[in-house]
Amino acid sequence: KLINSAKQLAAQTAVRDHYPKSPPNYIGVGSGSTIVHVVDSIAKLDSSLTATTKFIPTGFQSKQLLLSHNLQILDIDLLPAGESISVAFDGADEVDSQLNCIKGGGACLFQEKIVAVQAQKFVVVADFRKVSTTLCTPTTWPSGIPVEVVPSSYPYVTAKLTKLGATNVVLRPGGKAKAGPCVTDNGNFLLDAVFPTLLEGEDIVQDLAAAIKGIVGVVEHGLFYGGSKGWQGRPEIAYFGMED
Ligand code: DER
Repeated sequence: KLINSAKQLAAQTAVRDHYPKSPPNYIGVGSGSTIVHVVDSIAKLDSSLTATTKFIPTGFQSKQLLLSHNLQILDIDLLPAGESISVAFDGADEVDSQLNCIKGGGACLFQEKIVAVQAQKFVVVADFRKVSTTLCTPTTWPSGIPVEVVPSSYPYVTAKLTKLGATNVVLRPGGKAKAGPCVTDNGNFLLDAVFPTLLEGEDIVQDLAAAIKGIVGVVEHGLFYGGSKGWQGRPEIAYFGMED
């Protein structure tokens, strides 16, 4: 209950502070449970601010959420080339002191990142349980870094992630949803790669991200970061629902 109210307050504040005051816009909408509160807040805005806006989902859950509020949908592949998204809102699984994030707990990391990197402003909303000093803190997010891979490559990528220092790499199961592994909206598998807690430092996350992305078979990973070599989806700002 406490967590939920923390998420709701953080979501309301994020929308109040960053939803554009002049329409029309393209707005990115992420996945997970916290984003539900963001969309609830957006749906409560004056319709003059939302009626002409196109909302870009990051997966089926995100799309259903928007449709349930009668908000206009635009799939990311229909965003005119060269156009940008005014603001993208999303959740996160872990956020460090520089706002680098681990995302992908909801298995939509590719869609989330392809939207985030086309946004003029990326806003993360998360509850206080997601806050760490540095990423891969086991007490915050023990599941590791989600890595989306071409299915046929998962044994090879598993070995390479282990060589990179991963202490445990799991092919994400479908769980109750389906027999066999989780399959993303893009038809890929997910490896959850647990790494030791990262050290502090401007390029630590960037360097690990580049190493993971460089493995043949990796489509994308859940590190949303910035660094001296450029920006790859790190949010400009994050709203944390804090404990009362
Ligand atoms: O997969 C993701 O990155 C999502 O944003 C998600 O993990 C956030 O989850 P939550 O809002 O349900 O905590």
